[in-house]
Amino acid sequence: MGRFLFLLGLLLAAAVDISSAGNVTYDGRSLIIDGQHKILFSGSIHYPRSTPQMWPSLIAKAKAGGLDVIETLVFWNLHEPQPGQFDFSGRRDIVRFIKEIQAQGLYACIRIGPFIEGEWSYGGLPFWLHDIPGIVYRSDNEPFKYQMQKFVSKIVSMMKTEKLYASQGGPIILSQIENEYGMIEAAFREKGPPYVRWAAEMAVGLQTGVPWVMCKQNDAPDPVINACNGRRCGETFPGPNSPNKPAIWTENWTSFYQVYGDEPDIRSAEDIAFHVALFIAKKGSYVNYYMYHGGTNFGRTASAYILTSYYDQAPLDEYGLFRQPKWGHLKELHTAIKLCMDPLLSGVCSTMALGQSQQQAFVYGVNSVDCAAFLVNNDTRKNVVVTFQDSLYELPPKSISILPDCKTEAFNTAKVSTQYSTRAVETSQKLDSIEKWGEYKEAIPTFEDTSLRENMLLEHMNTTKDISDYLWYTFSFQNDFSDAEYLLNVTSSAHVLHAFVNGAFVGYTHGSFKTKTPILESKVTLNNGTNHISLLSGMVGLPDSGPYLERRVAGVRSVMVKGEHEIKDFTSYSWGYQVGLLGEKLQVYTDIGSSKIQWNTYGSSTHQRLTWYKTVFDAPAGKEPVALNLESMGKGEAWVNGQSIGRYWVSFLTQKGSPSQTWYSVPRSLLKPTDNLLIILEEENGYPLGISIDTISITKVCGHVSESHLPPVISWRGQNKTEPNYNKKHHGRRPKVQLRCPPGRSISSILFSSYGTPTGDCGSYALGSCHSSHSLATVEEACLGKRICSFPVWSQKFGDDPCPGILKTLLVDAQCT
Ligand SMILES: *[C@@H]1O[C@H](CO)[C@@H](O)[C@H](O)[C@H]1NC(C)=O
Ligand SMILES: *[C@@H]1O[C@H](CO)[C@@H](O)[C@H](O)[C@H]1NC(C)=O
Ligand SMILES: *[C@@H]1O[C@H](CO)[C@@H](O)[C@H](O)[C@H]1NC(C)=O
Ligand SMILES: *[C@@H]1O[C@H](CO)[C@@H](O)[C@H](O)[C@H]1NC(C)=O
Ligand SMILES: *[C@@H]1O[C@H](CO)[C@@H](O)[C@H](O)[C@H]1NC(C)=O
Ligand SMILES: *[C@@H]1O[C@H](CO)[C@@H](O)[C@H](O)[C@H]1NC(C)=O
Ligand SMILES: CC(=O)N[C@H]1CO[C@H](CO)[C@@H](O)[C@@H]1O
Repeated sequence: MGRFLFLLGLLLAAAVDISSAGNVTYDGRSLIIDGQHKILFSGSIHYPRSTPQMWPSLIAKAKAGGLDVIETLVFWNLHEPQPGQFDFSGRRDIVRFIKEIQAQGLYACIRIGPFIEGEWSYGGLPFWLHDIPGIVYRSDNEPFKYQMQKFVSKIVSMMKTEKLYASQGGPIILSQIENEYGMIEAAFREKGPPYVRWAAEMAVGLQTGVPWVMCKQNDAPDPVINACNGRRCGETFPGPNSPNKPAIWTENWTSFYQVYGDEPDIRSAEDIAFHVALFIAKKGSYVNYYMYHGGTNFGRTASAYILTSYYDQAPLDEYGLFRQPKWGHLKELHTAIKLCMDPLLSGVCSTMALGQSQQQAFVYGVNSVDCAAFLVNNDTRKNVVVTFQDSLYELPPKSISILPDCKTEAFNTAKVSTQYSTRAVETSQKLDSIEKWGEYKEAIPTFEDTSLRENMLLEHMNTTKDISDYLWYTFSFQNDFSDAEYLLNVTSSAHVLHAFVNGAFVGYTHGSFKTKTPILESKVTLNNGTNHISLLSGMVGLPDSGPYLERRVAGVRSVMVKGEHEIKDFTSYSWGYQVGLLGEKLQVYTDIGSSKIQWNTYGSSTHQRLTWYKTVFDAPAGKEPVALNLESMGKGEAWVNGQSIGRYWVSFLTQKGSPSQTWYSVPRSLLKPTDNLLIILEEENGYPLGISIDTISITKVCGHVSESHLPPVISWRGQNKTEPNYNKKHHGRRPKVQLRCPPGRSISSILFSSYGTPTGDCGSYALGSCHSSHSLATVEEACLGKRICSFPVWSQKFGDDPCPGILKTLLVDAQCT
């Protein structure tokens, strides 16, 4: 135990020191910073996906979670919306973000790309690149390379001017050029490899004094390090392409991004911990969690069909609240691995089988004093007891035990002792009074209203230049049919399509992330005489991946009007276009813009698609995160005090029949105490009186911990192991339940407590056949009124053993008020 505390002391003493300047280098083991090898834990937090006001606490929570590095992508189209016009204000202030990282004593990694994918519209590329003659993105193509070099150099020189590279005493220890190019390189044939070489040379030539990585690029040219992205890099990564490059994992996916129509992807804390521990056991030296905080895709920044909420399942949720047990379990993992630092970095690694075929030990260190071990059980079903250096260790299925001194189990990836927490929503204000709402009907333009004309169907993205999601396609024609019933048939490769005939809505269709937009077939009634057809084509974000992005097309492709006796094809016809909506052009979502138009009282006009709604609301009291509950709405976009909080699409249901996202984050920093302007653009038939302003908080915490799974009686060094000195002999920790309410709240009631064999987990539980009658009283005594409480899972705590000889569990669910 002494050795253990000594290691802990070393760890505390070795807090990150970034005061002295020095180039960052590397060898086959790890990055070398200030002459020292490092095993680093990093987490992705993207500056524009939260607000500058949130950055300090997000970074502090990441640091408290045991991270050393904050990683961010750099978002070209956010910074250079028009050629040569740069914007680094507010959420775009990358320098302020990196300085905040530095102020908190952490390192930074910037993944400049500048193609970043990242579920960010157009993969981060500014759309104006599309109009550069002869351009082919991400290829050995002069126009692209010229623009790419210009932007990358600009960012690097900004960082240098601010002295932000570690070589200058700053926090940046690593940068990335390109992104997952190896996945698509083959599509560029002979133009691929020279581009990779050029990108690497160009980056290295910028002389940052810190290494560059390329991820998913197994042929990354020296000295650029090839890095792994994925969920299981300990199993899938072929390794560095040179013996003197370290194993780096740039994207450890903590869950998966979500698209409209999908249920959230839940990746368990145990699974992430297993793969991180395995990667480190196999000489990995750098792990980045993608994402550590996902945040919000504000405005129109999300790529095709991606939810406004980004990686809410990350260790810090969309609102920056701890997602437990993920955050806490990974924190314990980091602590355990850091206790192994000396042997991991200086020692020799040997592997040995632990008896059975699926169990293996990775042992680091040259002698028994300086020794750390990772015991791996790769069996997904069996709990096993293994013997390692004369001691017994119990390894749950698919788990790794970390022994920082080759004796004491400091952590097992499958034993979660961190509490679970439940996020709750409280309605603060219902926006249900009719008199507080105004509405403004978006005009449905006809051919006569348009100024942009072509005798063909234009491509959507190249026409809007991404200044709006929307493009109107209009035409007018004389009806000389004698048929009574007509069918309007429209094919489109954009994401959504609304069709209007003579100003009246006739049909709607949309695609999804995986499926094309179906053909719109609507029965229509035509006037005798002139008819006006208006088609609204919409994109829910631009694509962000794949080769030849510049060749992608979207928009209306063919239009036919069919009668019983005649089919009229309008595909090559005289078309009139309007880019964007009138309300967008008038900026009705701003204070000034909204005051310039005439808002009607709610419900004064016939209810139609494409309506702007306006109201004001007060900020909820307190500090808890705020969200709009848009359950009653359909699809559209919402603005608060002139800032777009993102697209919403509540009418797109998952297979289980619920919206993919109902709550839309409104960062506190956007709010004034009173009279906040809320503007909603509703494309469908949503009901704004159903909207409420809600607050989000952790109101329930739950702990679920089992006694050791080691058989209750087991021979150990010739002795029988029985309570109470069992724990001294068994090299493990006595499991403990810990409950912790968020600041400002305390445990007000115990909703459930069972020491015995309760069934289920923190999500849904019930009493089992064995239950101690003291379960509730014992926990109430320890916890009521307290913010934090903890107690060991041990029968003596609960009076008599309710079922001797049976492994028991303690499950406690508590309310925080
Ligand atoms: C640091 O790296 C820069 C750029 O690669 C180089 O010019 C400089 O000589 C290096 N400094 C040291 C102390 O190695
Ligand atoms: C564990 O087993 C799976 C499935 O058999 C295999 O793909 C994986 O490589 C194994 N991992 C280790 C660390 O042995
Ligand atoms: C895109 O639009 C521009 C005009 O803005 C035009 O010059 C160019 O030819 C268009 N490109 C394609 C591929 O249609
Ligand atoms: C609508 O148009 C598409 C494409 O031209 C065609 O494949 C489809 O059969 C048409 N639908 C009807 C009902 O005519
Ligand atoms: C359509 O209008 C023309 C000319 O005004 C008229 O002759 C014809 O009867 C009308 N047809 C119908 C079906 O109303
Ligand atoms: C351990 O205890 C059990 C039951 O108390 C007994 O049957 C067994 O012989 C003991 N084993 C040893 C090695 O003492
Ligand atoms: C599965 C997943 O989240 N993949 C993402 C990894 O990160 C890149 C950003 O660099 C995204 O583009 C991928 O989609």
